[in-house]
Amino acid sequence: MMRTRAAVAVAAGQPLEIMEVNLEGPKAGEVLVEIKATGLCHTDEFTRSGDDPEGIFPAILGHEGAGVVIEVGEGVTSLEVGDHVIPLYTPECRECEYCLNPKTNLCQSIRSTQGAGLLPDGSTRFSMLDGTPIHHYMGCSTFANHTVVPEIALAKVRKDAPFDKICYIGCGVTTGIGAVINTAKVEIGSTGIVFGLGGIGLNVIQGLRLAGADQIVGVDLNDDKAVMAKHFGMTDFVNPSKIDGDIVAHLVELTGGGADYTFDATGNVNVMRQALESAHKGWGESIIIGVAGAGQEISTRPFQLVTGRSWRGTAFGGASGRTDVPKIVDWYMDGKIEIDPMITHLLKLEDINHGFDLMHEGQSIRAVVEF
Ligand code: NAD
Ligand code: AHE
Ligand code: ZN
Repeated sequence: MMRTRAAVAVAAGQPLEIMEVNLEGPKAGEVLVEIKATGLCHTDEFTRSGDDPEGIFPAILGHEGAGVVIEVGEGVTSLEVGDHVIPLYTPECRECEYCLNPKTNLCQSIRSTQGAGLLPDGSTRFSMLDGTPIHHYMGCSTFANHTVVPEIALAKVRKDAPFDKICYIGCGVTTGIGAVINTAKVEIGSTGIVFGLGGIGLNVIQGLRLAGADQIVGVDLNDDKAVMAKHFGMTDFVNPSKIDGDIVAHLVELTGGGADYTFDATGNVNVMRQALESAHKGWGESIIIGVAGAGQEISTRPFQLVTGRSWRGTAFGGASGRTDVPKIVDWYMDGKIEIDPMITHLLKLEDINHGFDLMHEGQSIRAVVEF
């Protein structure tokens, strides 16, 4: 048993509390990781706020981290002390029915315990100093200086990559770029519309440029987001609050009949409908990335699908993390993709709640906590 420092979500809707917590060492198949940096994704805020139907408290949130292996549990063979790793909320066991099916990245081998805030043996390694158990989150709990993660949920990455940048590959970068490359499989010359130009949407934009899209339309209520989006490849910006009339009609006209591919990166179910309906008749595909709160549902006229649009979704950009994440780290180190400008704020753990304020105010793309 050791002690570490963590930001604990004590109850839904409350600010995170910084405290010392107990952490038990890794059991069989588990790994103790010293987290060096972690990004703040909107999904962490979604769970902190109480909107997540799977939210459990108290818990240590955070799922966009990078760090170093400190200790390995019994039977761990693919990692050793000193390895640099990125925790994976979508693990890759390479054995389950899902891992063996190339149509999905959704490894299900530990999904039920992960969703219950526990490690695969059904217990938690974290507790408060008075012994109260603290739940894990998405199998990662990166808002702690040390965490215990199953071996199958760690991608081993090269040692020369900077933690404060590659932590973002643990969610936002991979999700956005992967939605384009793995899920939509966008072809050269395509048109795309991206709704929401935050930490995920900007990476969809970057992915569309990488895939060779000709027209890349960005949609956001915040004009300030357009500057960064242009840098990453956006060709046209639309602020729906400044459009006279129907946003869908406007986008359909702008893209010459609708886009080949549209992406929701807002989590707003009304926007998801706009995204579907601005996809091209006959062949347009709309990909839901955003995560919507408990009780929220999507709707459209079935005619939208009858007339050839497809409505799909993606988790972690369709990436199989142990295989794909090290490659994406290489892409970053080789200059094939860019991350640095999107890390707009570096914070200390003590200031993590300020990071969520910046997110709400639309001032940050990614705030990263460095330990
Ligand atoms: P963010 O807060 O950085 O960005 C959201 C953006 O959407 C902001 O720029 C905001 O101005 C814009 N926006 C909000 N409402 C809008 C509206 N009605 N119309 C147009 N733009 C609007 O959040 P993020 O970290 O980029 O996450 C985006 C969404 O993706 C969240 O719902 C998050 O939970 C989800 N997410 C899903 C996955 C996945 O694997 N499917 C992975 C990561 C994040
Ligand atoms: N707990 C939520 C679902 C949240 C969700 O869809 N999470 C995405 C990753 S978001 C990362 O920022 C995901 O991986 N989904 C697949 C899965 O198995 O959770 C709810 O609505 O219950
Ligand atoms: Zn995320």
